[in-house]
Amino acid sequence: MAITFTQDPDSALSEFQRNGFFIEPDLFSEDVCLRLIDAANDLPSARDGSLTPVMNPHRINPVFEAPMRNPALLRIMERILGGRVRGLQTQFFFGRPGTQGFTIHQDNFYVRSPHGAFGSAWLALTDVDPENGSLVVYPGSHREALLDVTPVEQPSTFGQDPNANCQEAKLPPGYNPLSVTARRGSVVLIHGHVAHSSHDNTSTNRFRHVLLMTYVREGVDYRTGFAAKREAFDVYDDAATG
Ligand SMILES: O=C(O)CCC(=O)C(=O)O
Repeated sequence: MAITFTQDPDSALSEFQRNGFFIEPDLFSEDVCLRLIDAANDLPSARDGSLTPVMNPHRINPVFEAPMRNPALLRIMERILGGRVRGLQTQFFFGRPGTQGFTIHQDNFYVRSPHGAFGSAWLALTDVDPENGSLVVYPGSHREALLDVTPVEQPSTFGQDPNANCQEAKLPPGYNPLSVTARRGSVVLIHGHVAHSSHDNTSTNRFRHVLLMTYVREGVDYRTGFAAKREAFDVYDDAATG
């Protein structure tokens, strides 16, 4: 049986520290996932039909902030980041069929927090596999410092954030890509330095709905960012369960 933070937090933390990522299954119910997808249909890019990712939807509708306050997820993020945490950013991905994936990157390249003090929780709102755009991680690469990046020819930005695939991190040889299949309600926990990318959605009719939630350890510095406009916020101030 697979290790989980819910059942064996010490072993799960060791796995996370070894690989730089971890899949925590079934953290959110199907009902919560469906409600988030439903709420996303009111977001601007759903209304205008582009279905591009929406930055910080929690500032538009608090329903997208509620999962960040989920007590089980907060306990995990505290373990991973080494102390109390603050929410930093959310992003909603529709992942419509035909969307190109992200090129290889480290999330902390943009955020610039101390190593290990910033991490992401990538909530699969639908079943995600390589066909509809799953993540691809390079286990162990989180031990690297921030990598140099190089511009790449950008494929289509159809359905995608224009910053997702215009440059890529130069990963030293020796790391092997691993596709991360995640069923609905699972959370992929991502170390800020682990190199990762995502598959194109090559399916004909399977959207890849995901809510990305990022956190920093309380008190550390981070970059606000031109597009992301990050602003750390309290995730402990009410008892919502997400
Ligand atoms: O959801 C994806 O396709 C990739 C997301 C990602 O890697 C990120 O936002 O840093």
